Amino acid sequence: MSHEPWTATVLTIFPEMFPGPLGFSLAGKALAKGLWRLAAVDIRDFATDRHRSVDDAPFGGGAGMVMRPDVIARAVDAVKAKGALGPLIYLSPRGERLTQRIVRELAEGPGVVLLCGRFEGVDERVLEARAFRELSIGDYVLSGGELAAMVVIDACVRLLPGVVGDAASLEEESFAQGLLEYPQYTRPAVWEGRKVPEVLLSGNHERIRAWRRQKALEITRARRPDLLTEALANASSADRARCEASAREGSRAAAEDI
Ligand code: 9D3
Repeated sequence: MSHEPWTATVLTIFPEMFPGPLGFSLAGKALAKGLWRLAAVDIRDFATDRHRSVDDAPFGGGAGMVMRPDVIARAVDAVKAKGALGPLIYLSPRGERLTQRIVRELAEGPGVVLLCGRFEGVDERVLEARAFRELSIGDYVLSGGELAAMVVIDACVRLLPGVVGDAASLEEESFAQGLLEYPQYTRPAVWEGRKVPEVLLSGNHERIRAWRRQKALEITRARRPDLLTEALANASSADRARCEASAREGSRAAAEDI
């Protein structure tokens, strides 16, 4: 008896959007290998009227339409009854922000049931009654939850055992924890007159490691100082020294710019 693979069940009025981009590259290959499963379920199949309506006007007035709680509940209850695995998640711009910590938590479980909103959103009562967790993928406005669901699935799938072939990639990721990535270079060694940094051609792995760490710290300090505070709390004293050096360099460069 083989164990059930990690399964994403997506409730949507646009099931044809799936697998979409999830059918390509890393996630697509893993899907073909059976390392995870995808079920896109059409919410309209759970409507009961002649027009298969899933939405209605908001009580209290206002623009747009709201997804009906009865239709959503039937869809959720049906997939759960058929054995859909994992927590119920409603993708919504007012949700808790998705982080890599949440992604790890979801990837460690048996799967996810993702509800994609359209229109102005979903009737609040069904979110309460079925105890949905609400997740947002960031502070910008999408036209619906489907792309957000794909983001959640993609981020989870690459953490599943056997999906990323090279275990070193994931290891390096945890090594770099909390920092932005160092710059990468490949052939040609000179391109449009720009040379690859000398150290990367040196073959000195200790120097290369130190240089990459330095660059990761510099880039993080420049672009995401919010991340640096946290990263330095977990960093070695060598890292803290590298960072102080780049901070001095940064303020000197800034002063020269004036
Ligand atoms: C009028 C208020 N709008 C909220 C900003 C209504 C509204 C706009 C867009 C409600 C839903 C949507 C569609 N967005 C999503 O379904 C969505 C989303 C997003 O827009 N940004 C970040 N994460 C997500 S997860 C789902």
